[in-house]
Amino acid sequence: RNWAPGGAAAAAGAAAGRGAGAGPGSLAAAAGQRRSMWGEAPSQEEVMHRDSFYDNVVETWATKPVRKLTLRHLLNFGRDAWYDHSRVLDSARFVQAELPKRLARRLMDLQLLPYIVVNNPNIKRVYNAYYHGFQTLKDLRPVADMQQNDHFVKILRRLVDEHCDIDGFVKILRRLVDEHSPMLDALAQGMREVRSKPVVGEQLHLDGFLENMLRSRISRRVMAEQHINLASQRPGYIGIVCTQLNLADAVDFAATRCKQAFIEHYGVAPDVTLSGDTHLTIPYIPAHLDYMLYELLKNSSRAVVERHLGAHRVSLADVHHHHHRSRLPPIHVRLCGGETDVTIRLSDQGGGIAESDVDAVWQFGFTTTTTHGRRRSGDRSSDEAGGLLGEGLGLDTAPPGASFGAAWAAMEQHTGMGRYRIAGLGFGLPLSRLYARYFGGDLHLVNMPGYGVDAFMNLKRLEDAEWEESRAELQTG
Ligand code: ADP
Ligand code: K
Ligand code: MG
Repeated sequence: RNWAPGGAAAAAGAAAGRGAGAGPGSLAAAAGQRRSMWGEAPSQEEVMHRDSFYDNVVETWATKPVRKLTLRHLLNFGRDAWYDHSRVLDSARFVQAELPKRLARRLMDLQLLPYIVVNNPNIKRVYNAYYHGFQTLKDLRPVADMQQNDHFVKILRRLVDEHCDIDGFVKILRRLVDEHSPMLDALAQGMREVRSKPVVGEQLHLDGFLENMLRSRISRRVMAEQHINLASQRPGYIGIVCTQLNLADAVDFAATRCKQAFIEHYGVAPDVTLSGDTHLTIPYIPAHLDYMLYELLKNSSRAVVERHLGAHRVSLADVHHHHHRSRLPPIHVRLCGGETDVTIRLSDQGGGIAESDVDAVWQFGFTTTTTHGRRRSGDRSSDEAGGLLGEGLGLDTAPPGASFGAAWAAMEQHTGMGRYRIAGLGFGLPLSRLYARYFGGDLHLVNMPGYGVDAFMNLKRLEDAEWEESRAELQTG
């Protein structure tokens, strides 16, 4: 399911669109306006407690400027922290000051959502968890000694578990997209028809909202985990930042996992070759790089497998028995070290992206896997999934001309949302780009329809990090 760009998404994004410039007044105005415009909806009490919803403490905190988080900052703060406790305390106070502001901003964003979305039990739960976290953190006295820091770290650990879980959140958002897209379309349409009022819906845009929510989650997680791990003395690490992350190793790691997942699901996986500057290292958070590489390799592998099977009309049973493995064109990964950037280029021969989809692939929730509606949340073991693959699905007796996509979808449905999921949430590309941009990098695709895709992941080299200092200090946390 796909979000019409700029269409649906009624109120979601006054928040998203407001940028750093909008002041408290405009936020409050937007919220007030929405409330009156949505006056026929269920009362706010039904949605959530009145105190937490109208709390202007939230608004006050939400409008305080947040400090941008940079890799350099993380590294400088963390250096020598294992023996210099004053650094740990500085870090604690920084995190203490930043987290409530960021939570308050997200609470404001959530308040601006249409009732129909706010009323969703998952979103309500998110709201309540954020509100609780916000209340807890804003009332804490500044950490003054290591004993208080221990207590603070305990709170942070809980916070990471409760509302920094990116995977779990992506699943919630995915469900939201599935459940509410038609309703939101209808609502946005209805609002456009009310001529007398300025229409919030038209400037709003769900992708911006989701991006803010996810970016904020990444920020909070990085801040909390960096502080939690600051005083640990892991060789080669400052907190959670690996100071010399070897890119070739990271590619190997992602490729191994990707191949394993494909072999388990499809019995076949394209090879991954590596060339270029294979000794390249950068300071980076391994989990971020791992996520991006894994998602890009899965996308490429899926395209290659799908195209290959389509072209040769082989049965999945054949594939399952590895007959075609050798014929799959490999994915070429090249590592390039520039002066200020490193680039990882992933080139596949999966046929490329349909020209009509080139923009849509960056939307949260857009996918060309053809599974409909919600996915089953059963977490089957991989053995069971493998067993299902070989028989009983009728996959190799698909009607002539049926696309591999249909078989794929059937398989997806039968394998649920286990950890071997290959594709289908539609969050891989936009979330990878969010991660890449998070520390000043970027992600681009060059599409060669009929041939394949080159993905270019740029990451900044911290050694030449003037880019950081020159950036605005403010960003939407
Ligand atoms: P998902 O993989 O869950 O569908 P993504 O955001 O990772 O979500 O990708 C969105 C869509 O972009 C995919 O469904 C696919 O149609 C297209 N796509 C991404 N990468 C490639 C690629 N390398 N080759 C062809 N199509 C691709
Ligand atoms: K997508
Ligand atoms: Mg994907």
